[in-house]
Formats: sequence, C-alpha cells, structure tokens
Amino acid sequence: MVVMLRVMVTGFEPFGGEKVNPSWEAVRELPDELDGAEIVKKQLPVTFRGVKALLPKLIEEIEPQVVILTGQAGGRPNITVERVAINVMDSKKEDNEGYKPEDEPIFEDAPAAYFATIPVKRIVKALRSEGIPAMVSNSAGTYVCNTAMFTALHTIAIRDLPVKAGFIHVPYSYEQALERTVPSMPIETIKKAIEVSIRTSLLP
Ligand code: PCA
Repeated sequence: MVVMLRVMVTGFEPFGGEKVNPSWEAVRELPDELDGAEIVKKQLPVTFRGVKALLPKLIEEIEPQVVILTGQAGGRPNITVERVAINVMDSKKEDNEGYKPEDEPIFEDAPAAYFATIPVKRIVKALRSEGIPAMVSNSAGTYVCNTAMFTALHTIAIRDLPVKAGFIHVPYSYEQALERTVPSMPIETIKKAIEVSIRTSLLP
C-alpha cells in the first residue's frame, strides 16, 4: 500500500494596514500535490490567540508529516528560513484583534525555545541553487509569526509526533512595493521558494 505524505502549508491574512499578505498570496497558488505529497493550504489570522488555538487543531485534523508556516517579513530583502522560535509574545503593535502583549510567555509550562525541525541549512542551499536569494534567520521576532512557529513546534513536541516543522519569512511582494522604497520579490518567486522548501523538507 502506498501511503501519501501530507504537507500542511500556511500563510497569513494581511496586517499592519497592508492590503495583501505575500505569504498567503503565494501559498494559495501552490499545487494540491507536489513530489507525490498532498499539499493542504490554510490561512492563519494575525492574532496571538487565534494561532495558539488554531494550529494545534489543524495539526490534529490534517495529520501532516511536514508543517511549513510562512509569513511576511516586510523590509527583509530575501527569503529567510527561521532557525528558532522563542517562548515570548512582545509587541509594540496591536494584532488584528487589538491585542498587544508585553513580555508574556506563549505557554507557561514550555521550554524557552524550540529549534525548527525542517532542514534549515539544506533549504537555504537549495533555494540559492535555484537562484533565489535566501538566508538563515536566527530570530522570527516576538510577534504573531514567532508565536505560530512556537505553537506548532510545542504541539508536535508534547504530542511526540513524527512531524517536521518550520517557518519561512518572505519579503513584500512587488504589488506592495509599487509606490514605496522597500525590498520586494515577485509572488511567483516566493511561491517557487515555498515549493523548494517543501521538496527539501520531504527528502529523507
Ligand atoms: N508576519 C508577521 C505576522 C503575520 C505575518 O505575515 C510576523 O512576522 O510576526
């Protein structure tokens, strides 16, 4: 019997006054199947409470072997593969439901940090060999993206699941940068970067 692998890929809704979020614009364009794996795409809310509630449910329902979370890192010029998620929520800007935590742990009884379990360096190398500018990032920040990454890794750890998970930050899209002096990347390239990240994470 051939068992099909399943990959859960998420992007975020827009936030911070943007009309789109390039992470979701790219994720929604992904095929439903890649290298023989089923691709399940979900959009996440930009709320601390939302991602903490939703991600454990999605991981339980979808039962993926690989979880790739993606989000916008406006101002970064390249694709950044996050190495680590930390157990803190600290924000100067409100999330999409007006919540603005300061120095709060995401989960009280959790470690200070989790490392990504997707092959971070291998993904960066694969992206570069496809001609896509990419780097390892050592901080996913302390806003909703870090909370999403931490929640996924914590859920997988406490349930002892055989699941690899990680987070890819993407630059603004061309569309968002039309009238501003900010680094940007076409959605097509961001989509290809997510595909390369999925493929590389599926390798044994
Ligand atoms: N980027 C934000 C949250 C949602 C998103 O796309 C972040 O980097 O935390």
